[in-house]
Amino acid sequence: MAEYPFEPFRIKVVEPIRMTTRDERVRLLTEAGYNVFQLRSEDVLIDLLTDSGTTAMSDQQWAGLMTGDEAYAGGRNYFHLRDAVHDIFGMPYFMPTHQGRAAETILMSVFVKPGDVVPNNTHFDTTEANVRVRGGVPLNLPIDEARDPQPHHPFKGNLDLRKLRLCIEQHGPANTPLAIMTVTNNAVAGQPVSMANIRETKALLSEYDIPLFIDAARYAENCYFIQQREPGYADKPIIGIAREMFSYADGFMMSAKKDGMVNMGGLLGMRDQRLFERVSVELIVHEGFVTYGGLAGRDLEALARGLYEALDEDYLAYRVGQVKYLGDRLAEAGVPIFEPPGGHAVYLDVKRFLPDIPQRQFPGVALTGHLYVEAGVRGVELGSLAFAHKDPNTGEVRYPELETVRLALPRRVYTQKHIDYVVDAIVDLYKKRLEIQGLRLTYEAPYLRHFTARLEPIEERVIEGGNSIF
Ligand code: P70
Repeated sequence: MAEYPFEPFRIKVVEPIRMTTRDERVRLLTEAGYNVFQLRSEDVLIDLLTDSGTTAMSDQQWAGLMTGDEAYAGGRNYFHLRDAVHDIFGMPYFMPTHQGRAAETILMSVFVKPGDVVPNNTHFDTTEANVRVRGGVPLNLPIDEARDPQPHHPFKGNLDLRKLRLCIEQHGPANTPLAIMTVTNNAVAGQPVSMANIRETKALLSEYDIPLFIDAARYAENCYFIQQREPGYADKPIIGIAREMFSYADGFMMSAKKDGMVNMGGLLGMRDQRLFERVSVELIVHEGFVTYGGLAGRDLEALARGLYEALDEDYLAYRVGQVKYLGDRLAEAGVPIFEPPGGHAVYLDVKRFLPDIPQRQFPGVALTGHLYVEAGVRGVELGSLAFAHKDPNTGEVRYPELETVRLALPRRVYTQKHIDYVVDAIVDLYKKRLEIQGLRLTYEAPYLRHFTARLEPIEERVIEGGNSIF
């Protein structure tokens, strides 16, 4: 195998990238309140904000759009999607939703009452918010190795079973309406979860009659890691691994904008018919009829096809290989990243990149801003802005263990040269890291504040001979 991931596709349609200058980017970031969510994508050269909804669809998916049946009820594409969901996930009941968080909202609305706890290997931002909005308490129970940025464990995304049992014993099974397993574990640097961990989690939950739901946004990438790393799976096809994984779950919710290979869409699947009836009511009130769930018929077709494309082993080798290539080049150059690289993104380890900036000064946001200014590359902070929380009792702010800047790779979008450009940009920025300084908030929303926050530099500091923007 070559040292670089082979791209198993040819490019049929291209989208121009608008070039910008550093001066222009300084102005644009300042206008954006130092928050890259507020930038226009046209002002970004390489957009690694997210791998969500940014996938390049295949010719087969585009062709599928033309077969869209836009009937209100019982459209043909729904049945294609249903067949794919049965085949891959083995869930008897499912519904489309317009994206992942809609599935979460619907699920939490029937499961969570105030004071309930919802354990997860690690909640991502919207699941966490959806539990909180219902008055519930989201609990993160990752294994201790999740905190270690060195590559010491093949499945750092795992859930800690000892912590799970303690949590259930402490809060009581009656106050634990469901548990969630997020594959891959996005808040823990996109690290995978092992099949053994999923199986054992299910066994433990069964003792207490607590259902297990899989947050399946990146399940195909997780299955690939299982095939590559877990004993006994090397010869198993990815779809077989996926079927086994979901056989341990009572249901799943999925942002199809990731491993569904589409630009918009979500899924909610389950085994229990009574639950299906209850969530159908919520779906019809909030999203749409059960055979379209907030999506057009053509979107359902693109998803039915995309689900299979994400399971293709040549695609997955390229996909995970591209992320590994980016991570390995950075690590070789001495840039502190979270190792090993995850399935969809490389996470810069901000505590080691900028050890002098405390979490209350949002070092990850500062780093993200500098990366944009210096190179036009847009990453995203997943650290103290995205995940810090005020303790409701003491008012004390709790900062997350991991402070990262995520560089998420859209699927089938960027070439080898683009990735090399990103490597060079970050290596250059690392050399200039002492010029970076902290920020303070000027606006924050009560939930999911990272999307809309505005910030400003703590003090204007002119570095001699340097060109700091903050
Ligand atoms: C991402 C996006 C979404 C997501 C997820 C998992 C494991 C559910 C959802 C919600 C969110 C994001 C973060 C930073 C910048 C842009 C976007 N993750 N579960 O990129 O799904 O978005 O479809 O409602 O990762 O990781 P949906």
